[in-house]
Amino acid sequence: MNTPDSTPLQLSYDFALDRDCTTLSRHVLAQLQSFGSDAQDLSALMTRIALAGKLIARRLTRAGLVEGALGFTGDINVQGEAVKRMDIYANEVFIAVFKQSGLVCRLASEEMEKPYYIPENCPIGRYTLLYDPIDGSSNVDINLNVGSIFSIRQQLGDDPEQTGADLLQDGHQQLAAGYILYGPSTVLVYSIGKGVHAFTLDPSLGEFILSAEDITLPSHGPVYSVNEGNLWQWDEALRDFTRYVHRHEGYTARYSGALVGDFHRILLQGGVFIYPGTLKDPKGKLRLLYESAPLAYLVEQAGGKASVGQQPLLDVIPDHLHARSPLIIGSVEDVALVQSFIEDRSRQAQEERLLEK
Ligand code: AHM
Ligand code: MG
Repeated sequence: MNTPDSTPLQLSYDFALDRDCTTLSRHVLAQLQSFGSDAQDLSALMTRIALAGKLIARRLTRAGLVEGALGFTGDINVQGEAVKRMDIYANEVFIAVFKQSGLVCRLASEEMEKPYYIPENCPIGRYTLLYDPIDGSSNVDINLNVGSIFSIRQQLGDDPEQTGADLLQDGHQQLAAGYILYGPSTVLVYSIGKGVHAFTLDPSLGEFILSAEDITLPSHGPVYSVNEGNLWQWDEALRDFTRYVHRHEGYTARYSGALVGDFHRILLQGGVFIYPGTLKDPKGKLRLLYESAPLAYLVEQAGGKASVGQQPLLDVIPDHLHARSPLIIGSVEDVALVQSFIEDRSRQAQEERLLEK
């Protein structure tokens, strides 16, 4: 068959797809080079997380048209923060999706004081999913980017009090971590300890398709991302850093109010994100187990660095499920620059203490 201009019509396979369509489940199995039960579990877990992401993305894209999707519920969560309707919806999406997984025995999230048990899964499913269902929820009502953050850990011990005491371990114990960014497109970024990979949701297929493999952070980037409105509440070291970037060429500030969005920019383009301790919250705002630690796991997999100041973030052991920690995360050189100001101030303070004696 010929087209009107007589060019033969090519109905070849090449025209059916823009790229080699690697789906998430196939990618997990390929990375583990195995069809063993652990690989099957991780693949099934990632597929379930992707399903939660699709459901949340679907509601977000129509939130302005749907009754009861936007605004606050009127409740205050365990963190003392006003709860948004989308926070509750997304929290319940993860529960519903994992109830049917057979794999996850327990879920712990920003929106629930205690871990949520799925007893019917516990005899077979020894995994715990930790998650922030909607990160950056102040952006929901104004149609800006938000995210979901997740981390998977093996359940250790029996947790008889059902408080999640066995979860109070460092971030190296994570088996997998990642996030879903709900922006102009929905992007899922994950790692199972074999590099960092991004998948973009093709809404017409309803599938996350591999869009970037083995993401590596530049060792330095121009962006510093921090809420400078809190400057008066910071330690002097962070103010030193801010003065430095104000006075040197080559730096630019970006801050969206959603950690996932700000982190995604830095993952792709380099730079540093900081949420330091403040006078009001000496450990900062971000929660270790389901916000900072999963991103720290990703950043290290991508060749970057995450710190709480003078200690690697992944070494920190939380003292309770909703523990917070300062976060300095991003390119190796930029995190080191922030740390150099912290170390200088700490040395000065030590010298002053010695002189006082
Ligand atoms: P949330 O999970 O309750 O939305 O809180 C976390 C968010 C982060 O996404 C963001 O980086 C930070 O809070 C913004 O806080 P602030 O408004 O204090 O700068
Ligand atoms: Mg959050």
